[in-house]
Amino acid sequence: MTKLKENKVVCLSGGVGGAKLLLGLQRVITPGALTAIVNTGDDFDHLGLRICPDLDTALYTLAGLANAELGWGRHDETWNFMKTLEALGGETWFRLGDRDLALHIQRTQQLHIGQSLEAFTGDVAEHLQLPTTILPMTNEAVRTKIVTDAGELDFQDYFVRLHCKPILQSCYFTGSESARVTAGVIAALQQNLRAILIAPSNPYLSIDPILSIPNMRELLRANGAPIIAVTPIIGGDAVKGPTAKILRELNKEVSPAAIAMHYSDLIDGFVLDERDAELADKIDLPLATTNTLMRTLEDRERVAKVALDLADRITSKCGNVIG
Ligand code: FO1
Repeated sequence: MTKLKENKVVCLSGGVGGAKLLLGLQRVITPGALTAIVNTGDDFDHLGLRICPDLDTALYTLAGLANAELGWGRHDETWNFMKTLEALGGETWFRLGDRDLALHIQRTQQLHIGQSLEAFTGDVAEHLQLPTTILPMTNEAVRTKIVTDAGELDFQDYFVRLHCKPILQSCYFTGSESARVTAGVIAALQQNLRAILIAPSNPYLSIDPILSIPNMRELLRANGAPIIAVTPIIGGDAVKGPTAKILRELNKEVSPAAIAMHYSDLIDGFVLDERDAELADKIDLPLATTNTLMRTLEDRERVAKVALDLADRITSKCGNVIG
């Protein structure tokens, strides 16, 4: 089938690593052509507030407001709320900056009066004048639970309060069986897309919750655009976060090949880090290889371009592309 080469891209993302690729994509494709489908399994109600870390990390990163060294929260931050809360004996293990706090309070209010998470997130993206559309994977409450040797934990308890120390035995996503993909996700995945990307987020903790929503996999496959995953593992270790530790605790090899295998029923191509080039023959997929470590803006743009180029090569092999 001859398809006009569209420039629209959808990227599945969670966490800090995913937001890096989103920023690279936002900078290299036509403004407005990028839609991010973001994990909400890390969301939780804390201090009476709805916290949506992966949505906020994507919003702040794409708005240029993110705290560069932490990757989450804002760079222009003060901590009077936390200091005062601590003096009052409140819970301060989850750090909420004064400006960040306003977003959590406004979201909690808007959800309380019935606005959907998708609509609220869209309002914030508009307020921040983002060219990119940021979509929660679902409006319903899907929550990542971590089964560990210390018992079952909510995600942020495991990830932040306990610093990922407990041994992970399995994880699951409450509410996913009855959750629905949002209308925005359906519309985004019914567009004529150049590529669908899976960001270098933790496959088990950040991408699997997105894929657990009924109909999500079907929508991704039905679109017809090449689905490309970017490796979160470089040289036998994770760039950041607990991915390598989790792979080991799940008795999986800490290698990009294990990640490609994990996504094997879904993806058409894989971006491998150049340090792992010798593993290419272990991955039975069209590959691109580059330095996938994203420290600078140029790094983010390079990885985005390499992933899109791989998608274009796959498209040109299996469909006539004009232009
Ligand atoms: N991560 C931490 O390690 N410590 C924190 O105190 C923390 C606070 C925080 C506040 C708002 C927010 O949007 C994210 C925050 N994160 C914090 C990061 C968050 O836990 C992770 O980015 C995701 O949940 C995992 O991808």
